[in-house]
Amino acid sequence: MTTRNVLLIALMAVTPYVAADTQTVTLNIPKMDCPICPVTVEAALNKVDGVSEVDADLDTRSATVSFDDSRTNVDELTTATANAGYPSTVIQ
Ligand SMILES: [Cu+2]
Repeated sequence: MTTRNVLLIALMAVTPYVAADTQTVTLNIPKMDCPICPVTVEAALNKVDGVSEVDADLDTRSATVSFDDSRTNVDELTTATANAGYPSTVIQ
């Protein structure tokens, strides 16, 4: 077996674990009350290292956040929204 093949096999073995590191949570953010609020919340969450995707919605007063759970966690996400003036709690 060549070194290249060993590397390829190692990469294939690791890839599923990398994919499994992405978690998605929905945060309840009751203080969002105008169209600017979701923009502010999204900016605050996007600044958190490890966050890959944020979708804040005024109608449901919630934000869906995808993040790498080896780089951040739900506590850091709720802290980030609270620091921006929008305390949040996890829906799921
Ligand atoms: Cu607002």
